[in-house]
Amino acid sequence: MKFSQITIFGLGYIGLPTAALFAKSRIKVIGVARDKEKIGMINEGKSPIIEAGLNELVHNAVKSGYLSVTDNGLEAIKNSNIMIVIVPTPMDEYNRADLSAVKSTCEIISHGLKKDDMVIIESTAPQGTCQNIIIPILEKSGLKAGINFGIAYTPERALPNNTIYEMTHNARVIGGINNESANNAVSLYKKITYGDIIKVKNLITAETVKLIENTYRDTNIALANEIAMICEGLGVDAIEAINAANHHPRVNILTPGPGVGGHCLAIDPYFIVEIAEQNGLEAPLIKTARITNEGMPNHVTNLIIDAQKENGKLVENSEIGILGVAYKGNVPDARETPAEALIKILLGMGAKICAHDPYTPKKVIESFGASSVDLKQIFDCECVVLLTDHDQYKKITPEMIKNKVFVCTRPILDPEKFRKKGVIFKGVGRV
Ligand code: SAJ
Repeated sequence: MKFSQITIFGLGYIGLPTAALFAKSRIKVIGVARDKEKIGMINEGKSPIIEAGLNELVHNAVKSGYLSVTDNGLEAIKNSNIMIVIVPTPMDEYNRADLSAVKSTCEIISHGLKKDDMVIIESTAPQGTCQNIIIPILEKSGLKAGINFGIAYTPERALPNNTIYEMTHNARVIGGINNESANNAVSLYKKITYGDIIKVKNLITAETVKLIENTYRDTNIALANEIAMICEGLGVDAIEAINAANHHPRVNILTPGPGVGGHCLAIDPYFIVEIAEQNGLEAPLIKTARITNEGMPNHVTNLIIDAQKENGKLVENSEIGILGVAYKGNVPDARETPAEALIKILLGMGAKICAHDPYTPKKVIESFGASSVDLKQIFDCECVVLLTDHDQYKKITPEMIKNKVFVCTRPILDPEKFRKKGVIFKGVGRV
């Protein structure tokens, strides 16, 4: 198949770098987005997303003339024979996948779909979405999937903060409605990745791969968190124990912390639960892992209560300083962050919350109900709580903790160093 032009729907954390990489490989790309401000920025050669190397990549792609962006999807697909869908699939209030963006995008594509076009889906979605939801919408065009047009599913797997490297080096999984579709997608993605391409049997297998990767990680972290809480009760340092266990050649337990955030691990397991239950199947382990990880802000609250008690104080009316609201270190993203749940619990208990994050915008911090303050003000608070493992926080010293109460939920600082200087130090899994 000759790739004349690609239209990419969705220019977020994954869609934008994907678009810029295809443009770099000298295939003409039209990106489709809704936000006018974002469209304007990209067309000027600037990335609206903070990600290492992305600004330069977008700048070069736009200046070379191979990437441009519009809000008119139907117009964009006129001269394209490849349509890639990378729009968000968030979770609704009942923990079910909200596929509205995928559906409306496919409706647009169905109006302009031509014979021999290829549609590629990258958005994460419950198993069966391509077959049961996307194909029927695309077939409203009057064309038949697998006969008149091709369709493949290939999940993105890049890690935020290392997206461009991982997108071009990680192995990529591709499943198609038939061999021809899968092969066309393989040839296309070979243009942007040095990584292995793993062709799986069909669309649903490729959808499953994506979900089980993040579910594996979520379940592993839940195990680490449960071990941490048990160890705290037994007077065992869980971090020391996990690190030692991980020297076993077949053990790799992840790191306990304040909970699991981000738009992937905290959501994808629920997509498996949703489909399993719809099909009369059960997913007790996956559900329990979610409950454990979602419960971690409550556990951190108990650590704060204990630390304050040791200092002769209550959480009520106290000023608590939060270090980091981003869901993980060195990123600004605060989607599904455990910081939000913790801040809400503490506010409900009558505490006053100040928060600092070197990357997350002030308005996001304030939307959680905390006052956004500078680092110095955090250290003046009665109790300092570290939630995100930003590199900058690894330099915190006991002297900085003015009121000598510190709850450190990530294992990035040595408890003994703080205790020796009279700091009350509590941490997830620490004794
Ligand atoms: N976390 C822990 N302990 C750990 C590791 C992570 O508590 O040992 C927490 C983090 O602090 C964070 C959350 O888990 O709150 C998720 O962080 P992460 O680094 O595990 O993953 P994400 O969400 O940034 O990216 C994941 C990656 N998936 C896998 O590694 C299987 C990435 O490759 C995917 O592309 C991405 O999900 C996605 O888009 O699905």
